[in-house]
Amino acid sequence: MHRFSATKMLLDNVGDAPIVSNLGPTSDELWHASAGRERNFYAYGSMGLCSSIALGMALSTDEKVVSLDGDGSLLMNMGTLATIGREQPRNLIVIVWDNEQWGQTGFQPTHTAFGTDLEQVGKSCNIPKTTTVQDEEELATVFRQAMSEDGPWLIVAKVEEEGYMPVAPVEPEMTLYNFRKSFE
Ligand SMILES: Cc1ncc(C[n+]2csc(CCOP(=O)(O)OP(=O)(O)O)c2C)c(N)n1
Ligand SMILES: [Mg+2]
Repeated sequence: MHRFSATKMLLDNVGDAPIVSNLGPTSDELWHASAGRERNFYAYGSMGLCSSIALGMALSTDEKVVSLDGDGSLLMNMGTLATIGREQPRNLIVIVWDNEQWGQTGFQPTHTAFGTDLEQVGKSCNIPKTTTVQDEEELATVFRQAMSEDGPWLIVAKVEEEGYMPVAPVEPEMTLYNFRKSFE
């Protein structure tokens, strides 16, 4: 599965729900697929904090909140899975783009290339809805289910790199301003 195509599929199914995206290619591709969408929160510069930010949002709203995290970033802050398991936000959907590498810094293989299974970590942190998907069709099916059923959800989506898009011209202050305004 390729992340950019899968991102566009998610956008077709997410409605107006807020999306928080991991730094690097995840945020770049989300921007290229949906520039101008006010409910995208690009977590540039905040490695490891994407799902923590999404958790905070989910606890503050009844709307579904989607986190698009990365394997390397989630590995750096795995405690966020334990906190999600503790807080049980029913409206939170965490998707991990698992390319088994710290892609942005030079494709170094992460622990998931050596057997760490983030779905199992989520399960043992008491996250009730967990799955691992290999292709876009499977992801589409489970994402539609996650949008209509209570979570919290942890969906590990295995992806292959296909080359990077230009860095998105995002101003963090504008992201915050537009994002907050969209909740008024
Ligand atoms: C605290 C911190 N450490 C290291 C970095 C450098 N860095 C930026 S992106 C990245 C890799 C992120 O890996 P992953 O979440 O798997 O995303 P991918 O690049 O594979 O899409 C690293 C190490 C950083 N930005 N912040
Ligand atoms: Mg990665």
